[in-house]
Amino acid sequence: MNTAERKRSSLRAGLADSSPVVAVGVHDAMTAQLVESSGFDAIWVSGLGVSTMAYAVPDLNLITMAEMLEATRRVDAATDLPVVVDCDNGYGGLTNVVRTVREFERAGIAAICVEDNTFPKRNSLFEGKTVRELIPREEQARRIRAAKAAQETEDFVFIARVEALIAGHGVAAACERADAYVDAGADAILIHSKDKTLSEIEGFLSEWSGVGVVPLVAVPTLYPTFTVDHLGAKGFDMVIFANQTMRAAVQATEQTLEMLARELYPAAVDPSIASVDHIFELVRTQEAIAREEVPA
Ligand code: SPV
Ligand code: MG
Repeated sequence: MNTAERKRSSLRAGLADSSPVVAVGVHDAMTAQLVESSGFDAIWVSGLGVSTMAYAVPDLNLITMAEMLEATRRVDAATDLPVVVDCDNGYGGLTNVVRTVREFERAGIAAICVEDNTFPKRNSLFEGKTVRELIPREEQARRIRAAKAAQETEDFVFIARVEALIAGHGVAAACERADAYVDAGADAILIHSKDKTLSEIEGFLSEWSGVGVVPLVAVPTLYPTFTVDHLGAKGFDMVIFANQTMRAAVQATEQTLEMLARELYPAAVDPSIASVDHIFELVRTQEAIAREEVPA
């Protein structure tokens, strides 16, 4: 098995077994390496994360497919974990979604996730209009069917993300969309919600006939007190901690800069930041130099 096949089959096995795959969101390669060292199962390349951290732009479909692919290639090269990429709404219409599958599949990535938000999208966590339009269900199903038909390998995973709860369309509409996307060939469904009580999700879990049949993915950013075990017991096969590493990096950097600006000498921040030796270790500097050196 080559690396891509191994990552894809490990993701598929994780989605099929009894405990949820735990994925952590990243915005760069080193964060992916740190996620792997911390014992998690998979990487989520976050659209919000890459928009914010790599480009300092809002998560409004501003970053292109090529920019996301480039960020993903770096992440994928830095980890043995399967990488699941947040491909927003597939960056346009049906042919954009088809091309997105082609490009990420040929790049050896394990999985992509495509949502039914219209272009230009809005980040799902951003407060705004409570009811908003989505790509019509049948149109999104058509796009998924075309994308799956374009796939060249059996094992590449296509996750269809349902935004019906976020967009205020209700549980029945969410179930209809999930059915249509599975019928079109989606390998898994991500049901997104920002209902803190979990009651919207509970409604979906009790109404949708695909629970226990089709792998189901949760992003519990706004119902953050529910544990992986709890969500697993509810029927989820994958849980994504989508934006915690980005928020950690921003807060740590802001605090460090604040202290540096106040104290104006580097030792002031040394106790609260990684040592340079640790940085060298993380990228295996010693091993690289040892390999280069000609034995005496
Ligand atoms: C992301 O990480 O970009 C996501 C998850 O899509 S969320 O921001 O919760 O919509
Ligand atoms: Mg996103």
